[in-house]
Amino acid sequence: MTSKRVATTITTLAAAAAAVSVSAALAGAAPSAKIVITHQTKGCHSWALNGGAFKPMQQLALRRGGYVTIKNNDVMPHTLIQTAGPKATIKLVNAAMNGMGMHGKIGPTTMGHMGATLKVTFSQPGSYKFTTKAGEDYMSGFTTTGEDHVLRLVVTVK
Ligand SMILES: [Cu+2]
Repeated sequence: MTSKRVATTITTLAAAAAAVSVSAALAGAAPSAKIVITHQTKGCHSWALNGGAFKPMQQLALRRGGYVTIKNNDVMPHTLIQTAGPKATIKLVNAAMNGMGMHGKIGPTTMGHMGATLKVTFSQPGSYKFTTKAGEDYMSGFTTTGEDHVLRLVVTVK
């Protein structure tokens, strides 16, 4: 191997190492995440992030341009409300008979049926905060214990 080829090989290895450290730095900020809202007897409802534990308060980091999908499997509608941060883009991506059996008004960010799914996209860096406003059950007969949980979500975008 000539010294020139050695130099080229070292440069290539350094570039590869730099690429690895960049992807390692981004590993903490995923491109997307998945949240599911479900019914619970205690606290009425909760939500889980990427198949993890159900808890009313969820936090995650996303890379810029990333998105989160929120699916409502609760027995009542949920309307997603942004309370802080740069304006996120919220779109209904699965209508799933949205509004059927629902009491009250359906808004553009209402998941008004089981299976209804929103996609929330984050185009700017910042700390985005959300909550949901729950509506009335689609059907009667579900009794719950304790105060209804207030669902909260914080998305940090770098
Ligand atoms: Cu509920």
